[in-house]
Amino acid sequence: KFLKQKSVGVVGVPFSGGQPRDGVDQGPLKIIEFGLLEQLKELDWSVKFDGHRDYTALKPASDPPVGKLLNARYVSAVTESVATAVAAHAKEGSLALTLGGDHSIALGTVSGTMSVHPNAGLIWVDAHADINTPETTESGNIHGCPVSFLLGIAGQIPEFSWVKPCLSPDRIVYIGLRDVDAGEKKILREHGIKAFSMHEVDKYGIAKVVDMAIQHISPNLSRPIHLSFDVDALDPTVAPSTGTPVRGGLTFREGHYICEAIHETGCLVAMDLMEVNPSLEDDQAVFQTVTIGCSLVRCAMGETLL
Ligand code: 5AB
Ligand code: MN
Ligand code: MN
Ligand code: MN
Repeated sequence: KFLKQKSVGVVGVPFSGGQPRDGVDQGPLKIIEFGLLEQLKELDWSVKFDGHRDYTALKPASDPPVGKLLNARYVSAVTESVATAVAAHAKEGSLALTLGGDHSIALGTVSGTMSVHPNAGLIWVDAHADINTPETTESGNIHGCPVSFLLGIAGQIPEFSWVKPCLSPDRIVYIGLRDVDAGEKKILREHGIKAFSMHEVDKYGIAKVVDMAIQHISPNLSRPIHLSFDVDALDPTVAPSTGTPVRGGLTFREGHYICEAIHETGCLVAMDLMEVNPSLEDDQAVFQTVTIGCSLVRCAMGETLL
């Protein structure tokens, strides 16, 4: 409906600067190695992938903290480049699929999507709200902050001058939250942001939750949808290899159901798969996490059980 052709532009972002743990930059390589591109071709998508990006040249020689924010210059340069890549795919009328990497990258992906589809709705599937501001963040890790930048509530940070507020509080919805900082809870409340935590998933069931979430950000399927999926939304028993696991998460089926239902809307224009870290836990755990990452993407792009 909002795409011109059944074509997907894949952006591989081997970047970990939004958080302190090494290895998450290897996520996209593992996912591609596992065969995701072939799997998407099997689903009749025409696949464009111009190779994994190399961001080493963007790394500043010196990147001292900006207030509490860590690696601010590096994160800013990489996410700006990601925004350009995502926007280019979107402009051609393709679905933009971004493989991370840590979730600070979504600052770029969502900016890229919104530059072409300015009224798109954002579904953020995560254990965390990632809405800390440079003021409220305790860790200084920017993967916990992208949403505040997108909403324009992060204040003026000269290092991020390229970022244009492109999201309104009524065009984002969360699913899967269970580890939200006190400062973040306040922001969610003050801006009236719709969020379905694991409590609501338990209460209503995943089908009802996804239905309400979609209706909120794309009433009667009137708006394009950007799905930003952090694998730590899933329970750590299902997706163990990720940097900030939190127990009590989505089951294997709940995660897939979200993707299947979003596919059924016909409104999906962009998807992020973030925070797969193949250097955490054992080989079996990595295999499990990469496998589920690929199958989530396939479900969002039309794979069905029957
Ligand atoms: B993720 C925390 N809220 O700000 C912070 O994995 C965690 O992209 C952020 O969702 C987790 O550091 C970021 C404590
Ligand atoms: Mn996240
Ligand atoms: Mn998370
Ligand atoms: Mn995480």
